[in-house]
Amino acid sequence: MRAFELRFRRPVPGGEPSGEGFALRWQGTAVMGIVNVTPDSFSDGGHFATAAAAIDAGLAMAAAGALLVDVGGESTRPGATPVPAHEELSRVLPVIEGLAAGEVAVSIDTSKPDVAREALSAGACLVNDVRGLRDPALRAVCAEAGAPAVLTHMQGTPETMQRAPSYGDVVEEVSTFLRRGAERALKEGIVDIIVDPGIGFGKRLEHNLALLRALPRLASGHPLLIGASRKQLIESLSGETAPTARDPGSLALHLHAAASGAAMVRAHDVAAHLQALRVWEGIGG
Ligand code: HH2
Repeated sequence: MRAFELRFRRPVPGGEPSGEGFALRWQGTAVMGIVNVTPDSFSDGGHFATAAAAIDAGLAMAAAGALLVDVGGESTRPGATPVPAHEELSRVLPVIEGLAAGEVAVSIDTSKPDVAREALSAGACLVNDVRGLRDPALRAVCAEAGAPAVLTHMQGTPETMQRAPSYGDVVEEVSTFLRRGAERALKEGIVDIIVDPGIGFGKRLEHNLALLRALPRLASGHPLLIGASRKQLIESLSGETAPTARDPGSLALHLHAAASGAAMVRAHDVAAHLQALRVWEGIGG
């Protein structure tokens, strides 16, 4: 089983001192649990009536073995309308505070520098930006806070990304974007980077499949995260139209990611993922 490490310049729940900072270390593919505190996320929007319910769900994910719990306050589903920073903050801050108080390692799923800064002050330890750390102000927030970041590829914006995705060579374009973005982020002082090809973010089925087939190449540099949980490509491949009924397809895609060397998968059903991963690893995967 492959060993992975993610560095931080500040203490992180589950981490250990390492060099001048701290590190989370794990073997095999880890799971990042998803807690969306939004009214409109494509599979779990409006799922949590209160912050307390979202905190309980995140605590349960951590207890089940999630390495990180990803808290999001703005949907990035195709066609989603952006929400103002103050609204996003009012959704995520109580949940982050509650999870941090429970010693859970929290990532904040945002592209807004102000949201990232406040979330890191409230106890989040990692920034998950689906817009690829394109904003210099967001990179500066991560660097100043000593927090690592997930750098994800997206063509376009959530509002427009699925209208007409187009690539020459999708694998080449995405891997170049991730490599250059990671180099720039590290040069600007971000302590560590996870890369993510952004399944479903400005990609047709053929683009998602090409990227999934190329995961061993994408996993050969920085630690790789794959987020395919309940996404549209599962409907394209299986016919399942209800997002909440797509966990079996999510597991199939994420086991493929694990077999291809992914360091982490982002999942709604954490317990099912951990069981599947541990069983697959048990037979030598
Ligand atoms: N996908 C979503 C959100 N954040 N972050 C990373 N790094 N990779 C992903 O693939 C990814 C992500 C979209 O899924 P979800 O959070 O379930 O839905 P929504 O954006 O509608 O809240």
